[in-house]
Amino acid sequence: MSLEAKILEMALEEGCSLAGIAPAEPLLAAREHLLKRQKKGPGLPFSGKDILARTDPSLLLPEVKSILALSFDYRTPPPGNKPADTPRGRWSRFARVRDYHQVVGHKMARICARITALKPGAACKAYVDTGPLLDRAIASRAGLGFFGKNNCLLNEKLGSFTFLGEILLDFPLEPGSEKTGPDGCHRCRRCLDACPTAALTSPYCLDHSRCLSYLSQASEYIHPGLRPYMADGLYGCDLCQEACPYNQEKREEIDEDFLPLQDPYPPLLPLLALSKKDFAARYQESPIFWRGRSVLQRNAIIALGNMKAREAEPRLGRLLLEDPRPTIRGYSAWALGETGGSPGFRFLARAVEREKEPYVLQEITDALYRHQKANSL
Ligand code: B12
Ligand code: SF4
Repeated sequence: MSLEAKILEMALEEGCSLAGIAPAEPLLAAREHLLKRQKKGPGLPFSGKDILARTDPSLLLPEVKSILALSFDYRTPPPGNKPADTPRGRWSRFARVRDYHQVVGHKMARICARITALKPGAACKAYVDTGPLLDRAIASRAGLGFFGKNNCLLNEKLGSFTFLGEILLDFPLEPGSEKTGPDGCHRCRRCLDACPTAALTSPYCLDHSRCLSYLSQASEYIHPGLRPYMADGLYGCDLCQEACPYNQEKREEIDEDFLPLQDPYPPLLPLLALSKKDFAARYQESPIFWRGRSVLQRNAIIALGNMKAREAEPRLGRLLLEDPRPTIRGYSAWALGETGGSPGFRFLARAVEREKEPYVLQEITDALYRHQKANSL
């Protein structure tokens, strides 16, 4: 058995669904794509701004000769219908399972250990969204899939509900054949049509400032015009992937490390009462942990506003009057403007007298205006 075949077999034994070998040269097509995207749109979120570092593996490991690219399937059984007993939110698929940085990180550490047992002294550097490199571009180079118009790395058989990682190696291996370009999508544009905010502005281009996944993860201000599109979403968004014909097949084998940790539709009211300690205890293994309690609570408040959940008014009112975080007070005011009940109106009327923060005051005045408008109709 060749060294390549041995390493790929070991990777599959350690739990990845696909493994391939990419050459270590700079990712020139991806560099061009990033430059174009940077010129067109509002820049790139959550990632290094240094496009050279993002596309040159030798800046991470100067002696790199080849890259082992890995894909991990995290598709879970469908969550069933949402119960109507109490207002509930919704996790995206990746948010329901254990944080992929941890799970894939452990699997890759085992693969590295086996590679160094096979080739003593070899340098192995593993990344899963933990360095500047473009994980999707490396996976495509290794032949693990093609770029979908929704930006995701798609495999004809496995679809795109996959996490990607790569291991840089200091010895040469024969690379697989690259799958780039739009071939797999043909004339389909279901993902573009499925995005309610039209964040996929054109094929292969995403305006993150309108992407519901981005909005649910970022801590920055969310424009009131975008909040209704977040619906009941608590973290992440799968709309452009759920629409994709390559993601329709039901999978029999499920990686136990990616069995769902969370109730797919968690009740929202208890989330508003989570202390820092409760949050850490409950979510430290979830990918939402790194974004923190305030982001989760903000999303829960927006979801309650979108559901017009009047039973939430006492809790939202308390947050508006008592929470030390201006963002939480501001979104609570907005949500009380949406729920529209008279207890909510009374909380807003009390808050406008005592609030000092200009941003929160603005949210309160807007919410009171919406109440008055609704009552005058
Ligand atoms: C920043 C980031 C985000 C941002 C921006 C995403 C984006 N599309 O730009 C936000 C927060 C929105 C996000 C959302 C999600 N993310 Co994210 N994210 C990242 C991160 C950290 C960097 C991505 C980045 O730099 N994007 C900039 C664009 C230009 O590059 P790209 O996303 O890699 O993909 C493009 C290029 O590779 C390009 N390309 C390269 N060469 C060439 C050549 C040609 C000719 C063309 C046309 C294109 C092209 O094609 C792709 C599409 O344009 C990566 C991890 C990493 N270090 O790579 C994870 C990563 C991309 N995210 C991931 C996941 C799972 C998600 C979500 C599904 C989570 C969710 N359920 O909400 C969504 C999917 C949204 C979407 N449709 O992309 C996975 C993707 C797995 C996969 N199979 O594709 C990654 C790889 C993490 C991982 N290691 O598994 N993410
Ligand atoms: S929905 Fe259609 S256009 Fe979008 S990624 Fe899937 S196949 Fe490509």
